[in-house]
Amino acid sequence: MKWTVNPNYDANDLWAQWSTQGGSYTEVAGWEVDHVEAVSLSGISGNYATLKFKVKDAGANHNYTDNIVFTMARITDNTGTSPYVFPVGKVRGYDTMSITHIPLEDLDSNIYIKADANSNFDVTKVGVVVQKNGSPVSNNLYFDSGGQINVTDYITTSTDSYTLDFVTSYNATEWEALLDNIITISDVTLTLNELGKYGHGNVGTVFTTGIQYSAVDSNNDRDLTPQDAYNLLGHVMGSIDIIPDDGTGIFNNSFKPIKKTDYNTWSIYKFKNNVTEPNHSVVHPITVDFSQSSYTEWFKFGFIGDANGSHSSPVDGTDASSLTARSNNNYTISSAPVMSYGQQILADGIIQGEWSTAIEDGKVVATLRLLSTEVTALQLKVDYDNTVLTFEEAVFNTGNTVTNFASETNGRVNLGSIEQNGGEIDTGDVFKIYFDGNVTSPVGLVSIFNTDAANTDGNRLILNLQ
Ligand SMILES: [Ca+2]
Ligand SMILES: [Ca+2]
Repeated sequence: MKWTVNPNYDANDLWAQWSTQGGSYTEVAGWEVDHVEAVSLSGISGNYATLKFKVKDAGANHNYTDNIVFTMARITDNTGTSPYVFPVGKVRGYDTMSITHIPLEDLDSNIYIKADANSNFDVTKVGVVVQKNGSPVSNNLYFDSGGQINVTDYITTSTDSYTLDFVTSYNATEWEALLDNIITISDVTLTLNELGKYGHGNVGTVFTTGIQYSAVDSNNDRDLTPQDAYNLLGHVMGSIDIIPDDGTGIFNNSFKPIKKTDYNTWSIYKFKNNVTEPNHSVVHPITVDFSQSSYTEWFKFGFIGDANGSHSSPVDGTDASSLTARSNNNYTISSAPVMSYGQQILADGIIQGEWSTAIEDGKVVATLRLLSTEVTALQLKVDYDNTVLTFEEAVFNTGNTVTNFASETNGRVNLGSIEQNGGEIDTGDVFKIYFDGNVTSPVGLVSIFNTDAANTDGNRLILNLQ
């Protein structure tokens, strides 16, 4: 009988090879298997067993380590009322164990990475790679749906330096689409409101956390100024990009994992008083307290530009967790309405609109009719079939003091309007989008990717389209 390693686990991870539908035996001439077991009521220490073999054919320069293999092992401890089975990763064999035996450190801690993510964000799409002294020792390990990763198998010494490198399973295009939902017009209005642009006398009292300040301080001068709001607006309009580019990709430059305690305690005072900002890079050193049987490193996640916390982790101890639902506590994420196009969002209220597509003078025309008053900002992202249609123009009928914008990339039109001083957008047919195309029906050619809106207080609204 010869042993075949389960390739999903390290060959020397002996309990993994046993317990996880692990390694297997097949009939091979010349190979034998022996099983050795011992039980003691008082504990086993030192040399547990010495196996002696008679050499049949040593040959020249023969390496005995190739001929003796420890295949599987299980170790239990009966302290307490039920046996404790040492977990996967803790029962180790060694390539050289038939000659000498150098045990790993006796570290019994189970080590977890946990995350408190916003329910709008799919935590299973991010994870970590464990690095030991700068070299990866794990594959991409993604958070489970409960926001947890077990890294016990990868942090095996108390003397080496370990880091967690955050990764995503989204490709760059998918991550960019996610950011299209994270950084929207209501982030701009809330920022303008914080700056007192809406004439309600709310200067400096709209934002409640340092996380919000850091999210929108796009010029990194540790001050929140109209320039930051205009940068954010420019980003939403598609005219500038607030996401820095250090060459390592859009995920690394927009995702902000922060240790939970740092995240919760990062205050506006600290932001303004030049206290060193907590590490929000995608690389975090981890130092495990091995005196604990279970050690957990907690994270929360922020995103660049997410002033209203629509996708960032809630901040404990403030009302930021209900930031987007501040004046309407009737909505929780589970009871928030699901929009006709599948998006579920928290907001201060609901406004009504109508969406229609028709053929007019040979062109496909998509129209948004706004039915509600007291709307200060409105944004729409519209996908269209660019194999059939060509985007021609967007026509606005929103009012004299309103800033309008429209841009198009790869089959998606981004358009919107904002009254930057907190005034209202007119009601009626506010947006008309014209497409060229030789079609007889508009059905299925134009659809909404997302919407966002804000009221004259700068707070987020759900646009309910009929
Ligand atoms: Ca700034
Ligand atoms: Ca947001």
